[in-house]
Amino acid sequence: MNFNTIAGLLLVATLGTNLGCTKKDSSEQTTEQQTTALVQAPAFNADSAYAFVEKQVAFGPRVPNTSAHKQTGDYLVATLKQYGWQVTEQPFTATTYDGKKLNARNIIGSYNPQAAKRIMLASHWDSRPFADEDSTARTKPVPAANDGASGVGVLLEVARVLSQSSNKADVGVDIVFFDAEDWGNSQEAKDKLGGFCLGSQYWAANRHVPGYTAYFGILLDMVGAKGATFPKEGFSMQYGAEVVNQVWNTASQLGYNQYFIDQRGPAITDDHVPVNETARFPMIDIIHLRVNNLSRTFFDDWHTTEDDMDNIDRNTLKAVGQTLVQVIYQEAQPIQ
Ligand code: AHN
Ligand code: ZN
Repeated sequence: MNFNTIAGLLLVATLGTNLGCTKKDSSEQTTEQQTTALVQAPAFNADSAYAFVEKQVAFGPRVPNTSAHKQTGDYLVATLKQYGWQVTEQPFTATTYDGKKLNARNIIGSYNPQAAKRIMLASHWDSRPFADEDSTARTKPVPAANDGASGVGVLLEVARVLSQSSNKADVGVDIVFFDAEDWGNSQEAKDKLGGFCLGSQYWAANRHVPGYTAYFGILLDMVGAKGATFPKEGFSMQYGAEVVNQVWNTASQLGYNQYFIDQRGPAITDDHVPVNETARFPMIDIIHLRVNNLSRTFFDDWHTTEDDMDNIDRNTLKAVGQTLVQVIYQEAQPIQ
């Protein structure tokens, strides 16, 4: 269903609730499910997002301390700059649970850097160094098409759309690509986050702009698989239930409620946890979790060598990306 169809249906629904009411003025709220009128927002191009995912995967696994990792980081910086975003690179040394030192880098792109009202979007860009869920290749790295590249691909396309659309969003947006998310081991690591989320922990304690805060944040994790389901993740509901409901309602209005499931999911240790707990502004996680067959939490090929381009479906990228673009434009102040 396209935007005009939805806007038309909403208008009809709104008028419908007011027919036969003698004293109601049209701006009065009803007790029915609240739907905010959708503002005009540009189209998110799923083919372009797919190409951004493909490009990252073609570099090889983006494991810290490898040349594929370095080359991909440089590509992300160059692509954000190409679209006119202000880029800050945040290099740091991460120490893994097993004592390795990683040359890591968070990459931050800013749109409308002077705007006071800001929305932060994030995804991790590193690949897991070991496919430990793979019965036959437990020490090989993960191609990380879905678990890594999908979220980054969606955000690069958001960056392109915001800069190239003639309809400008008057709001600040920061895209943060966190490094060193996926070197964890929940069994062996002793720390609270199981050795995961090293880049987001570093960023939350050392923000790229001192005292940086956002109106809210949205993290993407595993947002590219066919038939993905995004229930309302536990920490997102704990710290940002209003943001979750706003995003899920927007997705539903756009016709994406097979993806954005109106159901609570488990709490997942992910990059939004340090943001909520250390940087202390609400950040939610759009993450593919199973809603039936709960013997496994994540998608079939999670942390295996099969997490490759065969997993990536343009329709899922579109549902997530178009929802983000709409949420951003809903927050923008109209330009006179
Ligand atoms: C845990 O498995 C505890 N968290 C998963 C975080 C993650 C790994 N996201 C992507 N890869
Ligand atoms: Zn992972």
